[in-house]
Amino acid sequence: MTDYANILVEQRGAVTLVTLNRPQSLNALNSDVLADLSSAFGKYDKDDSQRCLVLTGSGEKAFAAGADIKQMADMAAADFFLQDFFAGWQTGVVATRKPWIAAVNGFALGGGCELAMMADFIYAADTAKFGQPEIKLGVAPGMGGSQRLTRAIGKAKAMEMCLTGRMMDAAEAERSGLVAKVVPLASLLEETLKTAELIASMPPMAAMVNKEMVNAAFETNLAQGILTERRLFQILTATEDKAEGMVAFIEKRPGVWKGR
Ligand code: CO8
Repeated sequence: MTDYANILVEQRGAVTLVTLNRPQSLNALNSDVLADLSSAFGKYDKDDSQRCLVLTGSGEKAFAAGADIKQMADMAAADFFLQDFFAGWQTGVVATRKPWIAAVNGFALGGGCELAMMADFIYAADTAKFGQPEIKLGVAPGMGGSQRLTRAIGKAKAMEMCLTGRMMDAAEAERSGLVAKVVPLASLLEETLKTAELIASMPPMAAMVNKEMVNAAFETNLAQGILTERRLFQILTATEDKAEGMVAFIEKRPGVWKGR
């Protein structure tokens, strides 16, 4: 367990479990939380013993109820601009090269929904609720919500959610393609950790490359994405893990991975 003021970090074998830990404010996200997360995600990315990360919220009520409204209420536009407010989420969290999963255990609103969507995929408790209610505060998503939500669930629902600020429950989120799986709240962590352990058992460089390829689908046109995939595939064929994976298959035994 590493010491942070706003998050808990625990290594469980090859899986890093990070828990947002400001339950008194429903895990609202402020600059200190971002600093803690950036440090924890950075350490995870550099630690060869860690191969998947799970991010969840403390308590049963919220994953994160948004960016911290109390921190931002008195800030002027110039403060947001000069600090390039929210830019740190890109460098501190999104830039993580290894796989990570969001286990959404309750409200994921505003910045909370945006943080969950930064994950490689989301598992949700049946009690989870997603929304981009910023419009009710006179603002709009600022951590990628308008872009990632639209790519995840399409324009019709994303526009409706941003313009009305309504919440989407877990069943609708799964139907709409926002979450990979919905499980009862009581088994959310166990189920997510199980999947994380499965990912952690894969050849780690191949996991990073698979992540990069799928993400390329959001950043590029089809021809460029397919070229990116082919080139990354070709790079993987040069790894020791590729040689081991094929031999292990033929010898009917599990692969032993070197991560290179
Ligand atoms: N920021 C700061 N504190 C919060 C936040 C938040 N986003 N959400 C909840 N809290 C606090 C509450 O103020 C309350 O604290 P206190 O006990 O000191 O009053 C505590 O958490 C518990 O919350 P509630 O009493 O409200 O709990 P309820 O069960 O009644 O309601 C809700 C739960 C529905 C989740 C409700 O808390 C809520 O609507 N929260 C805000 C959701 C929201 O609007 N999120 C989007 C935030 S905006 C954003 O993410 C990006 C843009 C921000 C720009 C702001 C510019 C000024």
